[in-house]
Order: sequence, then C-alpha cells, then structure tokens
Amino acid sequence: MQTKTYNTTPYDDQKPGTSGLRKKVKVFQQPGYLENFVQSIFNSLEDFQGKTLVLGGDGRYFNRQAIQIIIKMAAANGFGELIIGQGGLLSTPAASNIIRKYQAFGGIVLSASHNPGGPDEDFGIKYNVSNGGPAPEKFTDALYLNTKTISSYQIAEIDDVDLDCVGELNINHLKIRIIDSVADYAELMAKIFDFDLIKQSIAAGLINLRFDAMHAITGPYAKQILEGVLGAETGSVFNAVPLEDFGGGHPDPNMAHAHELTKIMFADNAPTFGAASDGDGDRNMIMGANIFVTPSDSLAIMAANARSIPAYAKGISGVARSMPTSQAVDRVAAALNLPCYETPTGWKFFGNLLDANKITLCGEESFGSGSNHVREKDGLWAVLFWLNLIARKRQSVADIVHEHWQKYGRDIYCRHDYEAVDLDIANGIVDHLRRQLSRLPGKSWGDYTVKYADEFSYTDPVDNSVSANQGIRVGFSNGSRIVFRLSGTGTVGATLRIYIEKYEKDITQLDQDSGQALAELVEIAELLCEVKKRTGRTEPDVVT
Ligand code: G16
Repeated sequence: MQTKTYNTTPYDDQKPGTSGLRKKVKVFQQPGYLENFVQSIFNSLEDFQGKTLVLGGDGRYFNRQAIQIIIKMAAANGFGELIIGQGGLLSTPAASNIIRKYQAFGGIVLSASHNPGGPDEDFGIKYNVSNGGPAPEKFTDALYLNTKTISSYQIAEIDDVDLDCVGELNINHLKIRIIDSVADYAELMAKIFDFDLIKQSIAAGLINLRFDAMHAITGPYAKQILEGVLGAETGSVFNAVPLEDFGGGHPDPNMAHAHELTKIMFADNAPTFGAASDGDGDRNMIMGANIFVTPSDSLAIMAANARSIPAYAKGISGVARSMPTSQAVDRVAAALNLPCYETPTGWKFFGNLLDANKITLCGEESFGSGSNHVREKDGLWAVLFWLNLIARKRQSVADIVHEHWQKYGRDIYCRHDYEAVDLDIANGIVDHLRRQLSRLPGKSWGDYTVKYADEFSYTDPVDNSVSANQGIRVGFSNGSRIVFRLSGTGTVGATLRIYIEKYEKDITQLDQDSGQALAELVEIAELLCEVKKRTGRTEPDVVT
C-alpha cells in the first residue's frame, strides 16, 4: 500500500472540550483540519502498530466522509485492523462495548452528541482508550500539544471502503471488518437485564411504552431491542430513522427538545413509560404518564434499586455523580453504606473509578447514566433498567418516584442555560463569581445562609491526578446549592450553566412545582452572577 505524507500547519483551536473536539462542520471541512487532529491523536499514542482501532459515529452530516479519511490515515499510520460499524454507524455506548469486547487498542467516535447536525451545524471527534472510555485529561492535554506543533500527516492511497456491506476486507497488512452496528450491543443488554420479565410485562399491558429516537443513532438499536426482542408494538419507537440533520431538530433528550414525546406523555391516557435518547445514544430522558424523572433522581432511584436487576443483584460497589448533579444519590449511598464520589463534569472522570471497581453505577444531571458494563454513559441501558424495574416492582413510574422521595426526601432541581454568550462577558461572570467566594460564607438571603463557596477541584483517588477550576459551588446551610460553570461542549461563544438544587424532606411538600420551589434560589443566582444584567437577557435559553 502506498502512503503519502502531506505537509501541514497547525490550527490553534483544536483543544478538546468536555468530550472531544466539537466544532461547526465548516470548521472541520477546512483543508487539513480533520487530518491534523487525527494525526495528532496517532502522534499521541504509542505501540499501536498492528493493533485494532474501532471506528464509528452517530451518522450526522460529514460522518461518512470523515470515516473514509480516518480509514486511510489509520492504514498509513500502521494499525493492523479496523472494526467499523455498518454504514459508519455506532452509538457511543456500542463503540465502547466493541472496544472492550474485541480488546481493541482504542477507538475514534465521531459525534457532536446532542448538538444539531447538517452542513451548517456541528460535528465532533473523540478518542477512546482501551477500556472503552473517553481518553483521560492526560491524553487530551498531550493531544492538544501535538495539534500545536503538527507539521505533516500521512494518508494511504487506497480506494474508499464500502461501509454498507457487513464483511471483511484485507488491504496488505490491514484487515477491515464492517460489523453489524447493533448485534454485539443487543447481546450485552440481554446479559444485564431480565428480558423475559420485561417481555411478559409488555405483553400483559403493564408496560405500554413510547421511545423517541429523535432521528438519531438509537433508532436501529431501540427498534431491534424494544420492538424486535421485547415485543413492544410496532411504532412504539418513533423518529427511528437516523438522519444526517436529525430532521432539523436538536437531538437532545429533554422536555425542551423532545417535545413530541413530552406532549404524548402529558396527554390524557398517556402511555405508562416514555423515553428519548440523543444524537449518539448515550443520553436518556425517562418519563412516566404525566411525570418527568430528573436525571439526578433517576440515578438515585437506580442506585436504590440496583439489586432488582440481574447484573447488579449481588449489590453495587459504589456510586459516583458529576459535581453539578443533585445530591439525591448521595442520600442513597449513605443509607446503603456505599462509597459515593463527586467528580468533575465529563464521563472520562468515571473511568478510573469503574476500572478500579470503586463504583458500579454513575450518572450526571446532563441526562446521562451508566454502569460498569461499558465506559460511556448509555441511553438505552438506562431505558432498559427502568423497564426492568417497573416489571419487577409492578409499579408505575410516578409511584416509584414518589416512594423514593418519601424515603429519602426530594432534591428539587433545575438547570438554566444561557447559550452563545459573548466569551468576554462569560469569562467576566466567572471572574466576578470567583472574586466573591471568600466573602460569601455566612451571608444570608431569606432562609438561605451560605455555608461554603468554592471552586471545585478534583483529585482522582486512583491516579491522584488533579483537575482544577471545575465550576463554582455555593452551598447553603439547609442543603441547597447553586453551581455555576461554563459548558465544554458548545460550539458558539460560551454557554453558562446554572444548576439549582433545593432539598425538601417534609413529606407534605414533596409534590411542589419545581419552578416555584426554586424561584428564590434563581433570584439569588442572578444576584451572584449577574448574567441577566451583564448580557441584557431576560431569561435562559433552555431550562431543564
Ligand atoms: C458530554 C460529557 C458529559 C457532560 C456533557 C455536558 O456529554 O460526556 O459528561 O455532562 O457533555 O458537558 P458540558 O456541561 O461541558 O456541556 P455528551 O452527551 O455531550 O457527549
């Protein structure tokens, strides 16, 4: 195989964010832009020659072109085998499973997750290591350094590969395997959950479900598992065909973007269970008839009931949540005497804890939850967890949630996002918050007295690496919290996220409207950060 070396010059904007590099498609289409980043990944790796690389993406616009380029670069750089999802498609959790199952050296996942797709929208790329999880910061820091000094990249002069036919192809020393995107993942799910029980509950009408695949990658996975294997009625999975532009929507499973599902679940005679997943299949939203389960509550409920699920029947070793996720799971951990870890935002921070078996379950407020079965969050896994739980408990989603609140209290929660904020203004807000930290403890507004105010820093208990500046926390003496941080996944300006949480343990107050319950804290948040004053905006772009 002939390979060719191309000279290049660095781009200065290739610093990976919370989950890889996410930019507008047009940025990725600049000459050498994708190639520079991919070569920088390879330049940051050692001893991969002759080994296996997994490759797949969420099918968004530019997925196929990017895959053909990466195949040629992986070939030129000396990988021995490429495992690629049919059509270039692999959900993020499925890619993680394939890396683990076939003991690959690593994988490249192409996705901008819940961000919109299309020629004028977003694309993304990240590298996952041999445990199947996103590369840790040590690697992404080295990768970024490589992007700043890169001077050439290598391409093999081979034809485009037919991505649509499952099978094998050998090109000199390189084996290329195109695999069924769903089969290995479906097999894994059948090992974790009690599929017979779920199937019986669906057949008996105890579970009547709707799943919104949002025209994204989970469509084929959910069709095969929920309808094909578990017998949900045909059409239960809707928006099931993955489209390059997700049908023009944001493939983000929350009530703001999954409005079709939300309408169905809040109608009279709503189905008993509703769920949605995102662009690359790692996020989930859980709903019951006339109820939305916050991701933080979902994690806590999973932890409290893990023994109901075959794979976790012997108990779980511990739990973790990202710092801005509500403290609901902490209460479960305390009651069950389990270790509970608070990590920075980003699934990569759970990897070491899972590998060291310090935790079995983990999750984030950003609609993500998962377990030690892969090293990514997993949307359909969460859906199957809930279905298995409903089938075991023979209770509605609302009853499961209320029973949980009665036992542990309720962490009333919401997140306000201010998107595409001018970078200088956003940095000004963070600086303004930072300057107040030392003066805040002891300060009161109504019932809220600040107990602590700090900037979150995390020391990984496994490798002792330190991640500083991970968001600002203001904690109150009554257990409430306000957290501020800038998103690491946006592609335009800065996104300010404000996370607001109030703990309610009075059982007569558990059903309060969250908007009303959190109104005072929302006002305090504005007094602290001045986002409305500094941006001239009157409300957040998205409330979840
Ligand atoms: C990614 C990360 C998550 C993180 C989320 C939001 O998810 O994997 O760990 O919680 O981004 O991050 P940020 O608040 O920085 O925007 P995904 O689903 O976008 O890959």
